[in-house]
Amino acid sequence: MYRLLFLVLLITLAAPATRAQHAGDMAGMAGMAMPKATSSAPGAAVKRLTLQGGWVAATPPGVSESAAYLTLQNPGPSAAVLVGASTPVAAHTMLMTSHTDAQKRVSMQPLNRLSIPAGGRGTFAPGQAHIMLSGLRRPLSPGTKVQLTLRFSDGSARTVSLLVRRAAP
Ligand SMILES: [Cu+2]
Repeated sequence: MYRLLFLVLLITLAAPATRAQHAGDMAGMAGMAMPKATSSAPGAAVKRLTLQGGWVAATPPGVSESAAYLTLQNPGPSAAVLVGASTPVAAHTMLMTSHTDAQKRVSMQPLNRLSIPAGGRGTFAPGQAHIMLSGLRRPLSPGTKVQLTLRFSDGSARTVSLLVRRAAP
């Protein structure tokens, strides 16, 4: 709880607009429909993606937020576009970018989509971007696993299993 208040305070101080966007994004996610598949082979690019080094930050009891980090490598000939995620352990899951200013204040912005280009990669890493888990339904203990379902713009989804860790590997 304290950490949540601290986070909200930081967001408010750093960028007043961010908090409103944050809330708006969360409200939008609740009623979001799955995008229709637009490709003749839906999920083809998504199936080729490989997960590299995914993990979720451990939380002590009483902390309601955490973040997941991962890299998706795309060896295929077409881009995959990540548009959202969900997990059974949290009420809300949001793609976000982080920015640290000269005063070391961290601000976050919702990320609507992350394109993983053909032959390239998409990365969520501390200090850059994260998949925010809020409204945690249980403390995340180191060594346990979290199932995270990633949703893509073609309507396909991939579920990955991520290790809970105290710190980045
Ligand atoms: Cu965040």
